[in-house]
Order: sequence, then structure tokens, then C-alpha cells
Amino acid sequence: MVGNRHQAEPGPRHDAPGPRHPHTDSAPADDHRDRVSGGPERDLLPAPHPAAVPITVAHPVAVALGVAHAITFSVCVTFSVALAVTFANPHALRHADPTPAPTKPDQDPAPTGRFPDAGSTGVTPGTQLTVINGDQTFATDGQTITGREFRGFVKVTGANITFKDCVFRGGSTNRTIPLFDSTRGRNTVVTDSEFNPANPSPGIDGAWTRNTQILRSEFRGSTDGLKAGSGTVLQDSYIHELRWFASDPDQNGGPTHNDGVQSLAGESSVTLRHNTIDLTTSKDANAALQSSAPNTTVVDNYLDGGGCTLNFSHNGLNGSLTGIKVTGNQFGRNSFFDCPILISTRTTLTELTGNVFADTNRPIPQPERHD
Ligand SMILES: [Ca+2]
Repeated sequence: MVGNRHQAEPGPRHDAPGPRHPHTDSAPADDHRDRVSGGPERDLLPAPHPAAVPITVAHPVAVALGVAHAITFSVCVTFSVALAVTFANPHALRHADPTPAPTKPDQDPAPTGRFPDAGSTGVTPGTQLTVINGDQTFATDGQTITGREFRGFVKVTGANITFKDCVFRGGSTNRTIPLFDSTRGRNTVVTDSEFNPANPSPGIDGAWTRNTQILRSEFRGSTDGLKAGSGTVLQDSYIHELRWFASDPDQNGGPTHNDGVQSLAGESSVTLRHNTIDLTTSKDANAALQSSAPNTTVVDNYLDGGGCTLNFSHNGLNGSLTGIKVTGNQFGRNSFFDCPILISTRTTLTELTGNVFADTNRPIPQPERHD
């Protein structure tokens, strides 16, 4: 499992000298860097699958349309353990139209003024969920899985596999593991689904992904919501209420470093489009997005919370962090250091336009810059 992600992981920035944060004069400088950039994050993502690099995500519109058609018939999937317990989905507030027209992920949509929430994400109301007990690995190319509640950890190793209207709950463990792992799959799609651990623990994240689209889905209750690897697109989704722990073995016994989305050094080409990432309800959260991934795009999101809400760092890279676009986002006021965006000294923002505070529609301040 453990691959080169270990070497690529940023080291603890609190060990490095740096300027004092202008907004925290009364606090030791170490405090800021530790809170906003974190110490050594969990670094157990596997090495990229050889077939998964370079990134080749299927055309998003074609995939989305494929999903829409796929749900009109039943695909038989054989599970190693399948407990035929069905029950009605409790999320009755889901949007009324179960098959909204997909947004073209390769075009910037017009800002809608309404951001994703519990009512517009997750399992479609009325879905009958079948409980699947035990860990599962999906290796058969092209299959579509619908209406499952996974009470076990799910891995994807095949290509062009779609999950729709699924709930990922994991199990009880002290391992460092995501509820859903598509880092070794190709062109994975997850729509209208929920990531919510049944037994939260410091090592449980919502999802680890590569070459994956996640649409209209909800993350809550995990340590990090999404570890977004190369070729990940997160769109129209809702990340909130992450779970903080005072002692995390992956942080040398220190508290968890909760991030809505985290992209580790070694990953690239991550897109966050029209999501709500709200960490204001997560204790001492690190960031809505902590990223060391070049060619990351953050567009038309609602973002709030964390030490700094967006935190870009070249730490762990053998050079600069480049190709970062942050455009058309709305920010809340609740970052701990009054810091919507922090960039490291070797981070370049290729685009930085149209980012405003949600309450006033006034531009956010220029990014803080230090290591
Ligand atoms: Ca983290």
C-alpha cells in the first residue's frame, strides 16, 4: 500500500523559519504554520497506478450522460457478501429532479447563487438501498453500481466503473483508510452518493481518488473529506462536519489535521467546481483545501473555515507549485487567521479573479504568502 507518496509528503512546516503571521501577533509564529499548513499529514496514498498516469479522464459530459442512461436499467453485480436488507433512503430533502442536466465540467458554469447543501447532494429520495457487508473490491470494467449502502471499505481497481446513489460507511478500524478508494481505478464516476463513516476514527477519510469524478455527493464525519489525487473532479458536492480527534497516530499523536480536500505532493490536475466546503463546524480545521498539486482549479465554490481557507504549498515538491487557478469563489468569514488564501513562497497563482466574500460581494484580500 505504501508507495512513493511517503517521500512526496510535505514535512512539518512548523520546523521551518518563516515570517510571523500578521494577524496573530499575540501568538507564536509556530502556532500559525502548524494550524494552517499542518504537520506531517497522513501519507499513505498508494503510488499512482501505471495506467493512471498521464491523466485521461473520459469526457465528463459523455460520462454524465452515460450515468443518466445507466440508471434506467438494472445492472447485476455479484458481491461476495450481499445482505438483502432494503430500506427507504432517509434523505427526503433531496432535490426534486433526480436527473438534472449535467453541467459541462470543462466549461465554467455561470455562478448559480445557490451552492450545494444536504438537500442537493447525496442519495436520491426514494432510492431503495441494499446493505452490503464486508470490504469490497470492484475490478470489472464498465459496471454500474446503484442503490448500495456499503458497510465495509470499498476499493476500485477496474476502469469506467460508476457508483450512483450509494452510501459509503466503512467499518470499525484503527487503520488509515478511506471509505472509498479509487486511486487504482480509471475513469471512476461517483454521483448522488454519501461518504459518512459509521465508526469514525482518526485514520478514516471519506475518499482517496485518482482519475475520478465525484458529482452531487456529500461528505461528513471523516477526518479529511477527500484526498484528491491526479485527475480528480469534485463538482456540485458538499463537504462539512468533519470529525476532529485530539490524538491521531498519523500526526505523531497530535490532533487531526482536518481538510475538506487535500491534494498531496506528487498529484496534479485537480478540479473543484461549484461545491460547498464548509469547515466552520469542524473543530480546529486546517483548510477547505490543502494542496501541493500543480494545475489545480478552484472555481465557483462556497468556501469557509480552516486556519486559512485555501492553503497552497510547494512543500514536498522538487520545485515550485504552478498552474493554480482560483476564480469566482465565494468565501465565508470564518477562517481562524482571517486568511481566505495562503500561498507558499514558491506557489504561483495563474489566475486569481472574481473571489469575493459571500456576505458583501466585495473582493477578498490578496493571498497571504509565506512558508
Ligand atoms: Ca489532512
